[in-house]
Formats: sequence, structure tokens, C-alpha cells
Amino acid sequence: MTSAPLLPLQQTWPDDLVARYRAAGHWRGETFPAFLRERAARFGQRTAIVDVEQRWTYAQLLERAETIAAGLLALGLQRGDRVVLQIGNVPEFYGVAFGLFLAGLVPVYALPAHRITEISHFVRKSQAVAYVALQQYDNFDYRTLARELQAQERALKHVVILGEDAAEFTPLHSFEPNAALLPTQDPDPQSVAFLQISGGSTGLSKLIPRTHDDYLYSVRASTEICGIGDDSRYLVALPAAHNFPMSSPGALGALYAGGTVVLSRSPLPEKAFELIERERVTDLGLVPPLALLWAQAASQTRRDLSSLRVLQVGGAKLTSEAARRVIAVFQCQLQQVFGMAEGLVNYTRLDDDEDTILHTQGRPISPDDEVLVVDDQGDPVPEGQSGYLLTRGPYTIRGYHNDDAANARSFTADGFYRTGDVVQRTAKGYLTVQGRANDHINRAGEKISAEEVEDQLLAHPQVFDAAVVSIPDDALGERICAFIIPRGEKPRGPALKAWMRTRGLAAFKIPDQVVFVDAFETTAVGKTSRKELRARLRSVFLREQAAATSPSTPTP
Ligand code: AMP
Ligand code: DBH
Repeated sequence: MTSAPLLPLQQTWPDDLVARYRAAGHWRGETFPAFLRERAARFGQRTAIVDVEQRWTYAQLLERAETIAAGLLALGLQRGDRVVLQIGNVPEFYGVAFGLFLAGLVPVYALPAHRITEISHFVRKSQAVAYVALQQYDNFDYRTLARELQAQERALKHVVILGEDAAEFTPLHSFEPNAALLPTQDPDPQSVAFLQISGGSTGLSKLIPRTHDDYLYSVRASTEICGIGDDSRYLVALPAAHNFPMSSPGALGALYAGGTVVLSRSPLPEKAFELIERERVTDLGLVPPLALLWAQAASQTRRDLSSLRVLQVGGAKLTSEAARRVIAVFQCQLQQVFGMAEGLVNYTRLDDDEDTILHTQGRPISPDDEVLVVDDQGDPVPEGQSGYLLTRGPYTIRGYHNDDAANARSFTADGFYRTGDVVQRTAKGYLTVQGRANDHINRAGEKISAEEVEDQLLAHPQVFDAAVVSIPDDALGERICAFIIPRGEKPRGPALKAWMRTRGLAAFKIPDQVVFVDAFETTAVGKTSRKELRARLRSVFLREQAAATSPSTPTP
């Protein structure tokens, strides 16, 4: 059996825009390997990365990355090969990612929460030949996942495990340095450096090819906007593989500026506060539900949080009320961040007035970010009115990898990315997120496709039909609610959730709530789109919920 030809990885902008982005100094021919070597030379003995157990200098980070690069190449991996990486918040996350860059290999960033369903999808879509994972993280044994993966994906040739017992797989700790194996030439700055993962809008996650030059521009500009320097200590409390703590300005921003990355395994305040106190953390990013939890904990803690300078909140909408609560507790600057792994990132600026910080999700990084706010016909709406956000620019992709259908849907003919977000824009170019056009659920910053969860539910023998919607939730921002028409005997809600857990899916995709219904009402024509159906189910549910909780009106 011969394997399918490897699809080229590419991300190309039209020549005139390439010329413009270069002339403006956005694209400077930077690459990840050159970035790491330069920082190691300049900041060698300074601390690059710390967690509860380890402390790596910049020189050690380079050394680790070089060893991992040599080890992977010694296994027979070839330049351009894709490697799915699933490592939690430990220093090796960056050791492996930079190791892949140095070797000319292409990381595909999976989250620790992903399970066999997602990981096989990433392997297949990216045609990955290797999987690198931590042996154990958050009480999950990734060797079990690796075994299933090898059985399912015959094209996957290598599994490398980081930990004390790699079992039948290759131990990462067996890798030895071998400078002779490393490429002598740096990659083309416009080539694809890695594949980031999109939260689902329809169906399974898509792969986002980002180039060296475009991504490092967004990182460099983010360090400037967020005031990151060599004295910054940035805490990664969200999963390290997420685009937000990776690049906005994230761990890469801290390393770019010669600062220190502090890693917390847990996003919860108890553990993180300890690290903030010990490492004198200055900057960090949270999703809104965590920010509220942290605010509550911070008002009672005895830990010293006085080193904090900027607390960023993004990934989902922070209401102005929630923003007020956060500001009231933390004696530092709040910064709203509205970004996407596809590119465009908006920040409120550190010197913005309080009104802007409370009520907007910021404005784009770049003067060359083109932003359109349009109506259903694609025509621009007047300033201050709601419309769909479209964008293109020097660090926003022009297409997903290996997904013609998604590309046809998600990009306009002239290369604008349809973000799916409904926003308003102020006269000064600040955006306020109002909602969205597509049916994903933003559950504490994790974007989940309604369609993907419905497809899973339909595989259950007692499910006749399923519609999955987002419901506003105090703790999560939004929760996943599944409306189910049973087939035959009605399954029990908890049993259905338990069954979902056996499907090898990320746990954040399991419905939080199951509601059984006899039928989905249809329109007069007898046909509705899934989108309309979900919208109607949601509004009926919310109406009934409000009626059930509101005090009964006294009879005269
Ligand atoms: P992804 O494309 O999976 O990286 O997810 C990006 C999406 O997350 C955006 O298109 C928004 O829908 C949502 N998002 C990110 N940050 C914010 C924010 N600050 N406010 C509201 N929505 C956000
Ligand atoms: O939600 C996101 O994807 C996100 C949020 C803030 C992001 O990708 C980013 C900043 O870079």
C-alpha cells in the first residue's frame, strides 16, 4: 500500500500585499530557529522558563531543543514532516516545539484535553508521521491514547513519550545531541511554521497554517502593545498550546523580549497564586470565567499578588459588569483581548480610558489589519451598528489546510476571513463583540461546534435526533445544552453523558445539560435549517426558564 502524497503546506498572500507588509516592516524575514538562537546568545544565563519543578535558562532551552531536533531527525523524520504534539504546561512543551522548528518539522498543536477522536482527526488531516506526548498529565495516561492511535492510523510511524516509562514507545529522554544532523539553513520565513487548531464552527476542528514571518510579527507587535520586556514574567495558566497564552503576547512574547515564562499546571487560583508570589509574575491571560473565579479568590488570599502589572482577559466576551468586578479586586491594569487562532487580535491599550477598557474588546494590532463590518448582503453597516466581522491583514490566514469546503465558506473572494463574530465598531476603530453568526458554543473560551456534538449524539441507538445549543451560564459563560428526541426507550440524561465520555472526545464537548423533547416543531413548510431550529429551541428554553424562575404575579 502506498501512502497518499503529502499535501504541501502553504499560506500565500497576493504579491501587492506581500510588498506592502514588507515595506511597512511587519514582515522582517524572522524565523523560529533564528529567534531562539539569537535569544540564547543574547540572554543565555537568564531564566527562560520555570514551573514548580524546573528552571531553564535560555541556553538550556536551546540545548534541549537541539537535542530533541537531533533525536527526531535520527528517527528518520524528514524536513516538512508534521508532528502532532500533545504536552501540557511543562517546560518541555517549548523544548519540543522549538526542537521541531530547529529540525524543520511542523508542529500540530493539540490540547491536553483532546482525546482519540480529535487526535486521529489531526493526524489524518495533517498527514502527521509522528505523535509526541507527555506520559501522564491531569490524571490521563497518553500512552493508552497512543496505542489506539497507532492501531487506527497506519501512516503514523513514530510515537515519542516524555516521562519515566515510555513503555513500547520511543522515550524522549533517550534523544542525544548530534549537531551534524541539524539543518544548516534556516527555513524560508514565508513558509508554514506550524499548524494551530481552530475551535469548531461547523464540524471538526480545522488546521490553521501560520508562517514564521506572519506569526512572529503578531508576537513582536503584541509585546510592544502589552509592554513586555526582559523584566516581564508571564504566567501561562491556560493550556500552553492555546493561541492566546502562546502569542498574545503569551509565552512567545515573553521569550521574544528576553523575559521569563512561568508555567502553572492548573488554571485555578490556589496553585497559580503560589507561583505568582514565588516568581513575582507580572503578566498573564485568563478567560472570563476564570477571571471571575480569580477575582473572588484574590479578595480573600494571603498570597502577595502585588507584582501583577497586567491582567488580560479574552477568549470569550467579558461583560462590562464582570470587567468591573475584576478591576475592583486586582490592583493592576485590565486588558481585554479579542483574538483568533486564524489571525486578527484586538487589544484594549494600556493607556486607554476606563470606559474603553470596560466596554470594548479592543482594536486590532496592526494599522494594516483591514476590518469590515457588514450586513447579510455583505455591505458595510454604518458605524456603531452590528454586523459580521470580516478581516484580512499581515497575520491573518488566507485559507485553512486541506479543507476546500471550509475555505469556500470562511473566506470571501478577495481574501477576507469571515470570523463568524457579530461586532460593533466605534469611531476610533474599537470593536465590541455582540454575538456570532455561527452555531458554536463558547464554553469558558473553548469553542465547540454544535454540529460535531450532534453527530456524536446521533451515534447513540436511543437518539432519534439531536440539536445542540449554547445556553448562557453564570459559571462558564455558555454551557452546552443538547435537545434530544429519543428513539424507543428514553435514555437517562446521566447515562447519555456517561456514554459520550466513552467516545474518546475532549471532555469539554460533553453536553452539560440534556433536555428530552417529543419532536422538533417545524415551520409551516415543514422544513427548517438546523440553524433556525437551534435558535428556536434556545429561545423557547430560555423563555420557559425565565418563567419558571420569576416570582409569580400576584392576582388582584
Ligand atoms: P478560534 O477561531 O477557535 O481561535 O476562536 C476565536 C473566537 O473566539 C473568536 O472568533 C470569537 O468568537 C471568540 N473570542 C475570542 N476572544 C473573544 C473576546 N474577547 N470576546 C468575545 N469573543 C471572543
Ligand atoms: O479565543 C482565541 O482564540 C484567542 C483569544 C485571545 C486567541 O487566539 C488569541 C487571543 O490570540
